[in-house]
Amino acid sequence: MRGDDVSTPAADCATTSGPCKRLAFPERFLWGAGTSAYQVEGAAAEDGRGPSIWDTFCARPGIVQGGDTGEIAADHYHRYADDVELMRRLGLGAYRFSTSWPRIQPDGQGPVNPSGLDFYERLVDALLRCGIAPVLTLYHWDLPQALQDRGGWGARDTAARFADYAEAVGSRLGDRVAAWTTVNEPWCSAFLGYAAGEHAPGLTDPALALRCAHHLLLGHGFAVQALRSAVGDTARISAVLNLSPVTAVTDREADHDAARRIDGLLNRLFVEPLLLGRYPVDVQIDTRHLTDWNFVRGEDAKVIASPLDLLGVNYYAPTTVTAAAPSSAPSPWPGAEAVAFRVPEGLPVTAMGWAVSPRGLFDILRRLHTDYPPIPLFISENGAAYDDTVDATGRVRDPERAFFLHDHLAMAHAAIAAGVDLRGYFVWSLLDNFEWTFGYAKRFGLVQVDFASQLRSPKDSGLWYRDVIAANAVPCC
Ligand code: IFM
Repeated sequence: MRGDDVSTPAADCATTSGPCKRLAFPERFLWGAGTSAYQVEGAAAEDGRGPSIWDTFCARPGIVQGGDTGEIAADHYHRYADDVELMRRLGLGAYRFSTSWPRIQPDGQGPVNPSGLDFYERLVDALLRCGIAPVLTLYHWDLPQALQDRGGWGARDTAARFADYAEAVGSRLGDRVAAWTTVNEPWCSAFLGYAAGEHAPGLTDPALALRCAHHLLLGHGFAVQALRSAVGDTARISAVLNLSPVTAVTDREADHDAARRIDGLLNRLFVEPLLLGRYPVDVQIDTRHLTDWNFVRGEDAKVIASPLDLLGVNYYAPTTVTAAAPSSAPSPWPGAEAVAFRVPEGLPVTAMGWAVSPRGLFDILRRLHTDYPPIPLFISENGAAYDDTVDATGRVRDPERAFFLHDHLAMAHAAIAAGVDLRGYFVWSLLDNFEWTFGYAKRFGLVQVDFASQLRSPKDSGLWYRDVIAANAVPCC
């Protein structure tokens, strides 16, 4: 079963009914795929890398499915050259990866570990030799444990340390990196990590999580400034947010209020300070029983709103909510604990249990375009986990993933036709990898990884994506 309606007013590719046309993308549209350091690199204790909060979290019994860890992961640290060759064969125009802060600064501050930067220099140079643009994310959740021991993102000082780290990476690689991302999905870092206890560092303090959200944004702003001074005017800088349209299950006022609260925490709490220079007032009111927000100081809003060149959107699924009695489990939604989440009826789900709704991608892109000051956008993550099957010849047949990508790309195309300034699309993920608390049980890759042998095999969806890139157009499927 395919996802929801893909024939929006502007979409000229009706995949569920009606005629099917080839969807051509603008010239110079950037086609990419992504990974992150902890999810693929492995080599956790090599060449001077310090421990990260994810190393510590994974070591807690019963936290990660199967007792998995990122210790070896997809061994990208040692196999990066082969992986770059794989990217070349897929025709990728760009590779989005993250640098590991504890590999570069094992203590999170002070001296830089030269071997850490050397690795990323080798990777960047290998990409450039293959004509693949390096898109570098500075923070994809692997905070140095040493900084967590000093308060983690709850400590204002962490934001300043993040700028030092950005400066170190910018100075070394600034002449070669095509685009920078400061923080990836700060909602997850703050609320899954510090309120729900589902991600590292595994804390369950909602007030602290709000403070962390602010310090992540402040760290972003300081890092933008540090990159601009280290790299100069050529730096193209973004933040990456996980955004999702939020709708109420019914027209009841209580459900609308639930939707407003979740939209506030998930979307507006991050988009508004970045693009409008202020926090949403309703979120501050919803959370005033937890905090007086005194962690926001003098010039912070200005720092956070430091001008950006791009904004990255990670989109996976829509969010559908209803008012409900609060559960006793720690909630990642401070001030919106009395809300339950629903999968919209009639929509298929991925192996993560997430509803497939390409239309949600169109909606979130259009909202950014219509409600906020103009900024070029890119889809920094989009993709799906499925329980892939490998046939007797070793071929990975994953038609659902190709359909998923097709239908979301059709919506990206529709968004461009509706005037959205969309510059690129990155599949999550290039490789099957460590899916956080799900360990290696959930596979998002365009390329299958056999974790026992570390053998890579492009899936059918990867080959389909290769053809999309080659044609700069989405075919009918
Ligand atoms: O694997 C993650 C990634 O690290 C961040 N965005 C969502 C992906 C799928 O859960």
